Amino acid sequence: MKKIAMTTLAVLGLSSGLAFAEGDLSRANVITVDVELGQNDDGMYIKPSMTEFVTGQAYKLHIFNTDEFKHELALNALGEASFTRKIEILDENGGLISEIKGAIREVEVGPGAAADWYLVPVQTVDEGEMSCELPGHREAGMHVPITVK
Ligand SMILES: [Cu+2]
Repeated sequence: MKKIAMTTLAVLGLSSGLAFAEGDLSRANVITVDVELGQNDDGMYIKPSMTEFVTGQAYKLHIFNTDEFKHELALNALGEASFTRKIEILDENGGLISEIKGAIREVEVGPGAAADWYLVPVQTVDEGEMSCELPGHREAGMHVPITVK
């Protein structure tokens, strides 16, 4: 997976003709997507500010939990089809607590906390889904369809 991702990024970098961050597309023109995890009278929810992603585009998923309970963000097929550059764990002022690198599929975020997930989708996904896989949360509404074009 990592080899495929790096090869894809290298090919995209060569064919673009644009000089972004010395050819590293995972750092170029990053689009921020807010992903709220929470709960209201209708149940639990995941609200991403965008649900259509494109391959080769760098994204920062700003995941924030407005609930009094912990939740998680599972990317499922999108996670399998993406190169994750890093995840930053932030304090209440947005300051860096920890930076995590490597293949990641799910991130759990505590009550009132936030994390930034930096990734680049490298394969298309027709019927993907963001979800929370904590027991009962998916059934309570925590899933939303996404696609990667
Ligand atoms: Cu949840």
